[in-house]
Amino acid sequence: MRVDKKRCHVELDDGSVRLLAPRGKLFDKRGTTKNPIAVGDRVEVTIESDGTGSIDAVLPRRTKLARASAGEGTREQVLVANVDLVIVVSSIDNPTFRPTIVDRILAGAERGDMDACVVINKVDLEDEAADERESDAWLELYRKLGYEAIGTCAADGRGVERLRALMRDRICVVSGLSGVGKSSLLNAIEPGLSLRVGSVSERGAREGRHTTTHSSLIRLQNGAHVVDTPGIRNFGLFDIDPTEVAGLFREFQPYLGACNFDDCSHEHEPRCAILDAIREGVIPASRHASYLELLRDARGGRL
Ligand SMILES: Nc1nc2c(ncn2[C@@H]2O[C@H](COP(=O)(O)OP(=O)(O)OP(=O)(O)O)[C@@H](O)[C@H]2O)c(=O)[nH]1
Ligand SMILES: [Mg+2]
Ligand SMILES: [Zn+2]
Repeated sequence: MRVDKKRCHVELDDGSVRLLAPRGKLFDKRGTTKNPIAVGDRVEVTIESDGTGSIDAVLPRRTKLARASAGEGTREQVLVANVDLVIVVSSIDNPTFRPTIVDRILAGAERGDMDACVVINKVDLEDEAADERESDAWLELYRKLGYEAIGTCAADGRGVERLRALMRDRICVVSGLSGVGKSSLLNAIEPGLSLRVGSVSERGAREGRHTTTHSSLIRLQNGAHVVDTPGIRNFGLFDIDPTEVAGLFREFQPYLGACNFDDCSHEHEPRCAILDAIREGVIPASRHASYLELLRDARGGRL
């Protein structure tokens, strides 16, 4: 549930939480992994009759949300293990909707074999223009790609029940730009949770804290576990080969291999199956723009 320097908070099968220390042998692989145990890991423990105990083994991970360890680059830092669902939260206004951010997180989820859904929060801010909501257009776009997509309002509860049902019994990570209402949504999903909801001024400081390895899983009443993360920084697609990027856009996949050039980068090449699909309106132009940005990143250029 939570990993501190020397001890972990471990939820046992009966739902109780114990503070247990990992056995030394678990640190044998420190050369390649920064943290042998991550939040979300399933572990084997020994509990002695006097109540003390230890963590003896980490079970194989189904998925992992990882990044290159800060300042080192070569060691991997696993932020959360066994994530089932990445919840990508954004808003249309305040902060302004940025499809590239959404697509970047979706690509990260795709790369880590995690399921993902798209949530657009603060739909109440659009009530004045109720006949033509920008959020509806974006939600429809992502639904067509095969993602579950929900418009929500943490303030009045719209969409909250649907999101709660989607999270049931799964390990979830909430991600998105600062200020879109991630913590507010979790508070709406679980009354009594009381996560801190920030004013703009204190947001920067909190983000710094969240990105440490000390983030923790929160257990919800419906059996879901959730990590309230800040930033898309966690989804930096580190160490990715440029040729790998197109495969992370799920609607590109049927066209891969159908271009004129085997090494087509789908930027400007003639007889490119991806560019044709965009012209025909099958692939959204916004997705291609995001692809080009991630491709640039993968080649080592900055944004
Ligand atoms: N109008 C409106 N405001 C909202 C809604 N949800 C959250 N807010 C407001 O948006 C601001 C940011 O909310 P937070 O929940 O702190 O946002 P966050 O995504 O957790 O931000 P970080 O923790 O910094 O990443 C707060 O002032 C909330 O009251 C909503 O559905 N509608
Ligand atoms: Mg928050
Ligand atoms: Zn192509």
